[in-house]
Amino acid sequence: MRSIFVVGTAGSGKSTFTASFSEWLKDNEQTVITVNLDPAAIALPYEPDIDVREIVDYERIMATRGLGPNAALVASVREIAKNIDFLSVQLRDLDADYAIIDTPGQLELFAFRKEGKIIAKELSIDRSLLIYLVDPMLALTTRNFASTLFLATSIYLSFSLPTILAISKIDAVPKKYLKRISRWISSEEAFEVEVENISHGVQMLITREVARLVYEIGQSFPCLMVSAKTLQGINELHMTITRTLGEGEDELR
Ligand SMILES: Nc1nc2c(ncn2[C@@H]2O[C@H](COP(=O)(O)OP(=O)(O)O)[C@@H](O)[C@H]2O)c(=O)[nH]1
Ligand SMILES: [Mg+2]
Repeated sequence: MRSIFVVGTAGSGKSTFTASFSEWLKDNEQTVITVNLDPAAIALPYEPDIDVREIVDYERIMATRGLGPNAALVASVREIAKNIDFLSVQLRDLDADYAIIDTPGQLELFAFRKEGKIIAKELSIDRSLLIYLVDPMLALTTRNFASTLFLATSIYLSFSLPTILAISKIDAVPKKYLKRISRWISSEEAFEVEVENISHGVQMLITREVARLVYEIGQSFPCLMVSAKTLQGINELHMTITRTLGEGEDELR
């Protein structure tokens, strides 16, 4: 079983992607399990086969422990980690070609807490990887784009799992912006020139270094563009997953 963890900032499209990608895989004759790891999810665009809301009651934790929404989320994720055996057994019992694992709305809950690592380890049955969804609205300026790549790097360092960067919702972004992002990914100079134009003096020296790093990072992760609404880029993403997991390209039955 391949475990695909879908991570990204709140609203980057994780749940929508989980729904569309799992349907796409099923249409291509793959067996798929969907897993919801978000204890605070209210309505999901898919029917999860495994759902943490069955083992943690976020609302009750908030009410009975007198916690605010964020503290209750942290407590909920702790609860999930404590009961991870239950989810892991369910996953093994169901068995499938793919498990698509939708992670909590707040990225830091899963990515930067030790519980996130425990959960990821226990739900990685055979091979696993991360898809880091990038909200294009958070990657339109050079500064935001750089922050996005740095965030992707810290997530990669946090989990040590192969990571694919996917710019999401591309159906909703004008083509000229997508072209700009593509240029930043593929040319060190394009990004450097734009960064230099908006900085001076010492800041310019630092941004030059940042530009070099951003380019290096962009080269280190497979990076592509997808839409969960129109399915643009999904086939290419699947091929990238297959390659990243070291499998043959003709594995679709
Ligand atoms: N146009 C468009 N909207 C999308 C796409 N994916 C997600 N969205 C919208 O973005 C918002 C957040 O999506 P959601 O999947 O809940 O994000 P999550 O918080 O990361 O799980 C919702 O209003 C979705 O309908 C996409 O591919 N295209
Ligand atoms: Mg979600």
